[in-house]
Amino acid sequence: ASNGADTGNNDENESDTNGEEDSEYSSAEASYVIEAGIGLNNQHPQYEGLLRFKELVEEGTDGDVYVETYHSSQLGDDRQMMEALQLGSQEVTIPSTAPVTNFVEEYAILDFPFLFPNEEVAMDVLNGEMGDELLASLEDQEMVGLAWWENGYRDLTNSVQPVATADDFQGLTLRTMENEVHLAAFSELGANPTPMAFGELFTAMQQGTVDGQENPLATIYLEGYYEVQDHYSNTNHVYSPFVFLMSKQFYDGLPEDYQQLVRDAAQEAGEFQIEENRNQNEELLDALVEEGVEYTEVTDEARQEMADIVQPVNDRFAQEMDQDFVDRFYDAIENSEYN
Ligand code: TK8
Repeated sequence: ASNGADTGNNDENESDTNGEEDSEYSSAEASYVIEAGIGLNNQHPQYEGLLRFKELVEEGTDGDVYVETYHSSQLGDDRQMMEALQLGSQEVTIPSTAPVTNFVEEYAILDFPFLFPNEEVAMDVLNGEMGDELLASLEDQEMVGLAWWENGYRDLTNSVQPVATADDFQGLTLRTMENEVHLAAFSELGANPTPMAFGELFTAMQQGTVDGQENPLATIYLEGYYEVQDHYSNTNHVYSPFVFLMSKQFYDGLPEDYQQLVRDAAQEAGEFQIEENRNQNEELLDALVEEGVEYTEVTDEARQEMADIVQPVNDRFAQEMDQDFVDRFYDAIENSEYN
């Protein structure tokens, strides 16, 4: 079920839908074929990371495992791709963690606004015991979590007004990810949140169904949102991890040495993806402004006010979760050497 036709914004390479690019190997000669799909387009560092994974796996198995790569929701949106992993009809996807909450409740904690003080702390916690626990909890859902990748801090764009302070959220209709924490947090700020799959977002902004959205700068620029948005604010309101998921059915069917190899490849490709992603998230502001988007800087004070307003949302969701898990998670942040 491909809905790629809806998501054709800013894809410079629309025709490469079969994932056969730049490979000396072929699916016909492989014992195992991995269909890997993401929601972002092929300009995003996440796709570069996926191509790195492909290279590592194919070279490491001398073509016995072949990876077909798909982008721009060609294989479906995040939720549909995870369902395909559960059924064993797709092998890999790398969603933001927000929609994973619909499968494993504890993932909600990752999307608490203003939770991680910086990217290093986030990655430290995710690569430690708490992250391992979250990856392991996917197995009941017929998925295997192989590695943490990074989407980054999310910022706000809209087509109505500059947003400098919490007050400026009033009345804005904002697309959010399909995640209860995000819905509650943006309601608390006075916006009208509308949950929607990522692949439908560009058209929704273009047609004015929503006034704005929130995503890291790399996504905002590389998906061409400047064509349909006038204002950008560095709200940095939530840190968004990506999680590298494999179908458990497929993983269980791999020989042990291949299981280790795909694990290592996901980790190594992730380190590359994270570095590229951070560079782009840092560097693309000027390019965005050059495209005519007005940049409104959010001061630390204004950001603190936003954090104070949404804190009751974090507290409410934390209360509904396993207390021991929440306590240990907060401790891990507190005790991170990068804090
Ligand atoms: C891509 C999504 C996207 C996320 C969103 O599949 O939905 O806004 O940030 O990157 O996972």
